[in-house]
Amino acid sequence: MSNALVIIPTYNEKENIEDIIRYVFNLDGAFDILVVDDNSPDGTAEIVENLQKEFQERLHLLNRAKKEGLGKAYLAGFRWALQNDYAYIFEMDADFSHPPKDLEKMLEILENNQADVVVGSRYLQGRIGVANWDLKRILLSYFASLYVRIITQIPVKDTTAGFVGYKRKVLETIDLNNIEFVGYAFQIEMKYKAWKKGFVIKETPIIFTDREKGKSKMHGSIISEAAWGVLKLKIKSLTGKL
Ligand SMILES: Nc1nc2c(ncn2[C@@H]2O[C@H](COP(=O)(O)OP(=O)(O)OP(=O)(O)O)[C@@H](O)[C@H]2O)c(=O)[nH]1
Ligand SMILES: [Mg+2]
Repeated sequence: MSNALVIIPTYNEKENIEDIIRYVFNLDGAFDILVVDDNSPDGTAEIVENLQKEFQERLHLLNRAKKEGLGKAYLAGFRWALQNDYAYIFEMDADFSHPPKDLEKMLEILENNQADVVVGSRYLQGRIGVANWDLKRILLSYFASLYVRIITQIPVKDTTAGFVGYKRKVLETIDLNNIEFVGYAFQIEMKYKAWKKGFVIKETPIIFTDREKGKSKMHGSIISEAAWGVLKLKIKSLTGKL
């Protein structure tokens, strides 16, 4: 068993899941993996179960009964990681949008105590690290992150990033039962609460690539949750209810 865990939430990722698992296990960093599957109708969980025979002790699967969104899946994964004594806990998508190779440098940043939270960031040093995005998607994402920074004042450029590593004390300190959002807003809420608790957040540049296989689960309600959610977080913080 390693002391670093990569949590991969999945919903219908049969085209990606085996490749991403093999990629991570080929890294030198020796990461364990927890797949959190929301009962994917395409059989993603069965693929993982088969691979568990090959990667005993290192590949774990949390089967959840129904699709409840990324946030809920991650919270279940975080609780599992804490119960199983992992020191470093990562979030990563199944669709190769987050270059798994970068897990190594992110782990190093946590291990060297350069940060408590490390974010694989698309927006650093004035660049936009996205491959094959259309202009609409770039503008939406960029202005969303600008909006979050203006309202919350958080010193993080890529607040909606889903490629994140936490030291376990961060997840022990944030009240996981009190996380309210499920989509992009979940990512913002986690970073905001970590920052408010005084944890050090460091960004490291990554190149984000759009998925090539499988279907996106992005939709409008996730965007409006984030837009309103940021205001709500700020108001809660101002009134001492965070
Ligand atoms: N367990 C679980 N995983 C989910 C759920 N929704 C999305 N995921 C997973 O979360 C990750 C990110 O979802 P994506 O569909 O790639 O969303 P996205 O990255 O915003 O959209 P694209 O860039 O278009 O791919 C993927 O690994 C999905 O399989 C869910 O409700 N439950
Ligand atoms: Mg994706």
